[in-house]
Amino acid sequence: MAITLYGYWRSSATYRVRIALNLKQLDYTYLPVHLVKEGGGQHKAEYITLNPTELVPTLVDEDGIVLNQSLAIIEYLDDLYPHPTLLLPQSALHKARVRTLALDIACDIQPLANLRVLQYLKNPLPCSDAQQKAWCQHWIEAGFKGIEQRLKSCAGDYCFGNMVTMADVCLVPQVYNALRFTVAMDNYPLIQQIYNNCNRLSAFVAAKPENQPDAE
Ligand SMILES: N[C@@H](CCC(=O)N[C@@H](CS)C(=O)NCC(=O)O)C(=O)O
Repeated sequence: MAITLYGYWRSSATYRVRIALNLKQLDYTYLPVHLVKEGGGQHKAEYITLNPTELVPTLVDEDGIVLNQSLAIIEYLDDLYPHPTLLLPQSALHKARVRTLALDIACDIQPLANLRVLQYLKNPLPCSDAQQKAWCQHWIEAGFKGIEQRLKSCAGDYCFGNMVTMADVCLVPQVYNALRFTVAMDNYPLIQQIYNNCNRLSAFVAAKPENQPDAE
């Protein structure tokens, strides 16, 4: 049985898992779940059996084990497939440093601009398109300000020295999302440099939203 990834081309959490699978050089079958069409495939009964929180991604591994939450999936893959590259360093301290950056993004930025949050801002709340966009920009910028500062003490070519880690796997999709909301990236030169460096690696290029079969 092959690994299966349920996701959506523009979902940043799915994008993280695609990058991780590519870095691990693992083959997988990609099954798109359209988040908007027909009320959203994530809310359909057959998908809820895979993920009761009605979010993508879901990964089904070679043994049929179903996993949710992108960071849990990535750490599971890292434990199971340590070669050709580890996405978390081995020392407890370094691991904590990488997780800190990953969680800065996955807990404190991305959820605030998730589709269901943006939908709620407009209905039942009465936000306009402009207010919704300002909301996204505000929280992305607040998060990037702190991350830019953090990176000064740990970045090399990538977030954690010259090792590609789970922090980069989270950063690149978040920058992609920031660009969608026209965040001025010039204010974050380290983040921008790391984004460019990562996007020179084939694993990151293949994982880009525009390179997915369900890209619109
Ligand atoms: N913490 C979750 C976040 C998952 C998540 O927010 N998924 C988004 C796409 S990036 C989603 O499915 N949104 C659908 C919705 O909001 O209805 C993870 O890392 O897997």
